[in-house]
Amino acid sequence: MPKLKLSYFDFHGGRGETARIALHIGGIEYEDDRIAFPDWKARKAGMIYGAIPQLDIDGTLLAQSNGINRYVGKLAGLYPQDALQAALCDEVMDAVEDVASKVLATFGIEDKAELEAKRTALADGPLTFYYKAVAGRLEGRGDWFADNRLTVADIKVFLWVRHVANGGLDFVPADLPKRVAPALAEHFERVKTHDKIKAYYAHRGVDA
Ligand SMILES: N[C@@H](CCC(=O)N[C@@H](CS)C(=O)NCC(=O)O)C(=O)O
Repeated sequence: MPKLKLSYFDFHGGRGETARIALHIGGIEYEDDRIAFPDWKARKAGMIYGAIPQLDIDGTLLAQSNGINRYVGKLAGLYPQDALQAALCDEVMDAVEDVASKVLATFGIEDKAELEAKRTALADGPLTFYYKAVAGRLEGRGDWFADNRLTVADIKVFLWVRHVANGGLDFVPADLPKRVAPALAEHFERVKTHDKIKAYYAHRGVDA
């Protein structure tokens, strides 16, 4: 197994968290390089695209969260081998990236009224749209997005829903996923109560 170092912000979510969970589930040792927000300015220049997550694999650097998810998913047995199932897994992860970038565009808005207006528009527009669209991809597939089993796509979607369901996005109601996409809320509970996911959060000492 290569020597791995995963650099990402020091919180239980975001673009680096899928890889952390996958590595833990796979029992793969890695250096968990958690960057505190105040230290980011000094670390940014060391990142290929000035952004994280970034994975160091025996000295070879890999950026872009979904590429990292695919790579660690392969190491951890959480990525389909079948070409079509792999593509279905990728599609869902890329859809989450599309909507995540719209959400991230509202970070850093300091004016409360402006933030409320932008977040309300997000909730009613892109978030509702993507919750429904992603939930639709479960139709006919059963419990999981690809390969009839837990993959990195399920983990990424779980974290995306978790952010709102745990009340993490101001002015976006925590019950929004449940209200607009019940199948996605069920999927969220399914992942949250999966033995390996429960074990990850128990290991971290935080609630899922
Ligand atoms: N397309 C990239 C985006 C990476 C990205 O923008 N990461 C954010 C954190 S989630 C970041 O590094 N923000 C700090 C900055 O851009 O200075 C990916 O999927 O990894």
